[in-house]
Amino acid sequence: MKITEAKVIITSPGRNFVSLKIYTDEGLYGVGDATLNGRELSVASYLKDHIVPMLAGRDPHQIEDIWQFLYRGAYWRKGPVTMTAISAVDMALWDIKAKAANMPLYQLLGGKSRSGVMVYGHANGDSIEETVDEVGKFLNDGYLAVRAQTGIPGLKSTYGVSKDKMFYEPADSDLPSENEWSTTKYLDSIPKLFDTLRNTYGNEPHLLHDVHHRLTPIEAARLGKDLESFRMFWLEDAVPAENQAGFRTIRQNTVTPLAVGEIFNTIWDCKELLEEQLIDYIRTSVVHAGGITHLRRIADFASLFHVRTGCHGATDLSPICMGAALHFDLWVPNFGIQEYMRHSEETNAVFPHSYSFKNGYLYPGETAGHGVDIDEKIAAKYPYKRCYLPVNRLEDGTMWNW
Ligand code: EZ4
Ligand code: CO
Repeated sequence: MKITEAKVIITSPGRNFVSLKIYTDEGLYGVGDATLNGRELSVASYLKDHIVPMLAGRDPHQIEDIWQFLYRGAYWRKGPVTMTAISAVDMALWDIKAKAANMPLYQLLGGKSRSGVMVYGHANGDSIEETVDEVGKFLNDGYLAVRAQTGIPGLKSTYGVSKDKMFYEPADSDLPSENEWSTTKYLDSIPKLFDTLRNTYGNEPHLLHDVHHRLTPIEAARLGKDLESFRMFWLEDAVPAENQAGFRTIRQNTVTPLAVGEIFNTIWDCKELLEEQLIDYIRTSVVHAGGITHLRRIADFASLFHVRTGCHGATDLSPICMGAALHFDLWVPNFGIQEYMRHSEETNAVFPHSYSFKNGYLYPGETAGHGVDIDEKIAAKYPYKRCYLPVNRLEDGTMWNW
């Protein structure tokens, strides 16, 4: 089999998605997600201008060789743009290989290790009371795990809290909007939220929280300690992780489980965190960490250190990524949990898929390939719209991490 051509498709059914479609001389094609929230066109250009011209004529079955060719061959390694582009190619090639084998992708990875993929939903509210109610709605819908984010009294906006409870979408403006942050106010509120949640729903539901890179290691250690009795499933992105050694401070001071890595691109970003057993869950995703080929490598390395997977699955990761992730999750031996934010009706129409939700679990379905396609006619109805993630400032105006 030979690759004949590849095409980049940009669509915006409520938010921007970049996809790659790879065609072969045997009539089979594969699709990959290439969406990098707020920086979409740079990946589209990387693919169109620099990768697509090199694909024609290659054997799509040589997934590993093509991955190595694109990674080593760029000379300029790593980085979110490069790795998202490589991920898209990798996802599309696995899709083709599984279609050629006439098998769902998880079979090629090694088959099922479990019956379904436990997911967590996103509950949020302006106040603790509202957030507690929203968590209850997810539990009523069958979710076994829920992430809870709440508005902080005295701050005009907070990460993870939206007006539209169904489709929380952080990229909200054609120029970055500004959020406001106070560590003191935040550290005061969050333990109260989880205290109320445990008092209301008991210890059975898994509860998660995303700090979204806003604390320093010693502050994160304080929060981890304050949350200990509420038995969190995880505390996510407690600090920005460029400084991997910073996690030692958190780790030495709390038994609250730690998750990190949704913005990581390669195994090198998590090497120290894994080797030193500084985290419990690795959040690297199929779309931003080198596709199935590289994510599998990260997960295998993580398994040596008791670290389980918890793939990023926000709405800016397209249904193509979600489909591929579910096959990975169904197979990966050291699976932890999968994030699931739910896409809009418009997005689901652009990306018809075979995965489905039931009683807290997602199932990838039995369609050959990863089970997600792109309807180009519907996609064409939604042109690209420039859209940025917000930025964050302290109350005195100092730039902070968003
Ligand atoms: O802010 O995907 O855990 N989920 C998250 C997401 C991220 C967005 C950024 O594009 O942190 O909401
Ligand atoms: Co996150």
